[in-house]
Formats: sequence, structure tokens, C-alpha cells
Amino acid sequence: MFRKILVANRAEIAIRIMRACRELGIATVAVHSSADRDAPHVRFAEEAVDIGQAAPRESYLNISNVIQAAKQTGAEAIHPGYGFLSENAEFAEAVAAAGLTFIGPPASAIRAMGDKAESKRTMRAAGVPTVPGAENLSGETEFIEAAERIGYPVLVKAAAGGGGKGMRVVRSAREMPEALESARRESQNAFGDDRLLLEKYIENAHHIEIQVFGDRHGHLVHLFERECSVQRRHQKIIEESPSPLLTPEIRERMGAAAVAAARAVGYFNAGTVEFIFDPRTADFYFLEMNTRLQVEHPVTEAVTGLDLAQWQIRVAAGEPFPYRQADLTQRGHAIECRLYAEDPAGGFLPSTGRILQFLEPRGPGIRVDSGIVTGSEVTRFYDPLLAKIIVYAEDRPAAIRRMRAALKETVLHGVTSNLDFLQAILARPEFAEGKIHTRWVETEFDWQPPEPPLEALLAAVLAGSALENRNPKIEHSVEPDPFSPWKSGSGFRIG
Ligand code: MV4
Repeated sequence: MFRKILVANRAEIAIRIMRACRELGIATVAVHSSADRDAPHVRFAEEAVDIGQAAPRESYLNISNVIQAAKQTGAEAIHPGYGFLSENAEFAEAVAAAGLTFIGPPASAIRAMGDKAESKRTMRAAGVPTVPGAENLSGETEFIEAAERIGYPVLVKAAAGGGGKGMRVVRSAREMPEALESARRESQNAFGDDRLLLEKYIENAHHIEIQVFGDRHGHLVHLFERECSVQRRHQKIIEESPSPLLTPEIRERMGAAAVAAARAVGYFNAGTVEFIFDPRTADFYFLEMNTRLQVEHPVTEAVTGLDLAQWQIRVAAGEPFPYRQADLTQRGHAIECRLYAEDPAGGFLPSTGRILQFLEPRGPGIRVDSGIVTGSEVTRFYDPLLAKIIVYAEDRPAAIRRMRAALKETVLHGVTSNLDFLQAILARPEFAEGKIHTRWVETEFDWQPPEPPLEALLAAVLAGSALENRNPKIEHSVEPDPFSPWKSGSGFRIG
């Protein structure tokens, strides 16, 4: 087993991985940019290395600085978390070339799943259901002929990337030229590659993904589904497991398809196979595979009882994964809400500033993975995800009640957040009825943020003045979080 792991990430996922290392008795090395010098994840680790300036390309995306930090501190393995370098095949190869272990899938699997056209061909060959469509089309005429064969509406997609960039819905031949031109331009700007593919557009689809897990000895299982349809502009907001839409039969078929997809690329470690699901026909289609641990992994941990981050580390060290498919069960119901520093009243633009007060919800069946504490500075350099609130209960209605109570108990002053937005979605009958599809927030959720109550403004002012006037001798007494990484004593830094 590794003695020391470098976590090449920041904020909540860095702390989450460090917790897994701590339980396994593994020392941790944090890396941080100059802007994150005082960030909670830095204090949480035994050692810390400054890897560069605030801009991600100067620090968290800088392959040589990250690997140099691992060598300098004697770390034997690197966990990439999600985002940043987590799906960068060159990084995975550079880590191995440096004689270190990349805690994740083979670089070949990252590469195979990185190209949407190639991954679709591989999936079709593996018998995984893919959306009817065509790849390798060149001129406008070919796209229009293919669209006539498929049947409108069709979707033009970027072959080089996911996440909705370079994606255009086309409802008639007349719309095709402009759609192709704008999709090519956006894809070229986002991915440096303007190749496009065409698919039948599944209207008001649900986004359901299957967690897969494999070890280096050929064992591959699925850990059931996550329903991720509550999204806004391809940013997930609320995720849950099980999905209210899946029957045991569909779950079985979708899980088998996900395992087949992973096996087709020789996968091991944690991965997620994304599908779109059409509730009208109960058909599902492969979208893409995410070759990393995802933000929403805690809902799977809750319903399976597994610690996925620990198992990632253990199988990366060569341990066999001991559970076969028949050993795994999905029990109870889990929901995750993502708390973002963004302003719903201001077009969901990111909000920055100092956290004047952050009180996390507690109680039975509540987990909070957060990257901030009272006093943290939220900057413009990084993803605005502040924390994830995850609840677990015996069934979906109980989980919804628990999440609504947890959100009501959450206190956040200093930056604007989507807390009220989350509450409003949880309160909607469409959520309780499981009717929220991937376009619902943008097309059907007419919501206006409430005026901030006077006492909230007063609390913020008082909290702010307490922070500004705090006496170092009583600094820790204002800290509401007994688990705060600020409490840990031994943190020291290198570099
Ligand atoms: C689709 C689709 C419907 N039909 N493909 C979104 C980004 C990437 N993950 C692929 N995505 C989709 N592909 C076909 N053929 C629906 C989505 C989709 C989506 C589309 C528009 C707006 C929001 C969306 C959220 C999730 C999935």
C-alpha cells in the first residue's frame, strides 16, 4: 500500500480524498496555487507544495509542477480528483513515466473515451445501445442526407468533447447550414478540433449514469445508477440514487450495458457511463464515459455502503476488488445538492468574496463535503462549487424531506449562493413526481429569488464585523465547525 499520496486538486474533492487517505493510514500532500495558500485543503494535508500562480494553467493544470511536487515530497501516487488533469491521458502517462502510480483508469481508456466519434464506434461494436446517427460526415449535403435518413429533429455534436459545447438541435434542413457553422466554430474554440457528428435528438431526455468499478485483475461491476437530470446549462445541480424512473429490468439492462462499455476499453478503477433515457419508450442510449471519480459519487456511496475513494486507492495499489455483482445491493435513497457561489438573480454569474459565516447542516443521514469554512475567500479563478449536501434515508419521500430540512438548516453569508434555488426545486411537485428532465430548469422552472430577509442582512453585517474585529487569541472560538481543517495543528508547507 502507498505510504504517501499527492492529491492534485483543491476544495471539496481534495479534502474528500484526503479523508480516504487518512482512514487508510496514508500520508497526504496537498498542492495549491498562490491564491489557495490559506485554503482548507492545504491545512488538511500533512504537507503542502505551492505549484504556481492562481490561473489553473499555471498551477493545477501544470503537469510538470504537479509531478515535481510529488517527487520532491516522496509521494508514490497521485490522485487527480475530478476536472483539472483527471481525464488527461498525457498526464496519466507522465505520472507512470515518473515511476509514480496514477490513481485512476489506464491512459488508453481515457484516450478511447475522449473522442465521442471513436467511443460511439467502440460502443456499437460492443453491443452498447447508441443513439441512431452518423459520424465522419463532411459537407453540408452529407449532413442533410443523413438527417433525412435519421429523421428530424437531429442533434449536431462536437466529436472532440462533451458537456454540450458545439451542440446544436436542428429541426429542418433549412437550419442545417447555420447550425453546422456555429457548432464547428464553438468546437474549434473549445477543443481545437472542429469534427462533428449527427444523432437523432431525444427530446426532453433524462440523464441517467451508471457507476462502474474495476480492479487490475479483470473484475468489473456496476454500482447502480444516478439520476442527474436536474441540470442548468449542462451543469448538474441535484443528483440522486436510485432514479425514480428505472424499473429493476431497465436497471439490470443499463448496468450490463455500462459494464460492457467499460470492458470494451479495458477499464479499471472508478468510472461512469452516461446514458440518455427516453421515459416515453424506456429506451436508453450511450452518451459518453467519464473516466474519473465524479462530483456526485457520494450518492452511490450512500446506497451501496462503499467508500469509492478508498477503493480507488486500494485497487490502484493492486488489491483485488472483493465484491461480485451478486454481492452488491442498492438500499434506501440518497440525494445530493450542489451549493454553488453563484447569483440566481444575476443570471447565475459566479459570486466571489469572503465567507462571513458557513454553518453546515447536521443530523441523521446528512453528509456535507465542503471546500470552505467561515473565513474562506471565494475567488474567480476556480469552479464555484462550495460544498455538496448529501442526505440518505429509507425511501425517496423521506430523503426529500431530509434534504429540504438540511437546506433550511444551512447558513451561508458573505457570497451569494443557489441555496434558495435548491430549496425551490425540492419544493416543486414535479421533483417529487420524478418528472424533471434535462431541459426542465431552463424551459419550465419559472422562479424568482426571494428578497433577502432583514435578519439575514443583519447576521451578515454582524458576522462580517466579528470577522473583521476578531481577536487572534479567540480566533478559534468563532469557528463553528469542530471538524474544520483549521483545527488541525501540524500543517506545514514546502515551496
Ligand atoms: C443528447 C441529448 C439528446 N439527444 N443527444 C448533453 C451534453 C452531452 N453530455 C450530451 N448531451 C445530450 N446529448 C441526443 N442524441 C441530450 C443531451 C443532454 C442535454 C441536451 C441539451 C440540454 C441539456 C442536456 C443535459 C443533459 C444531456
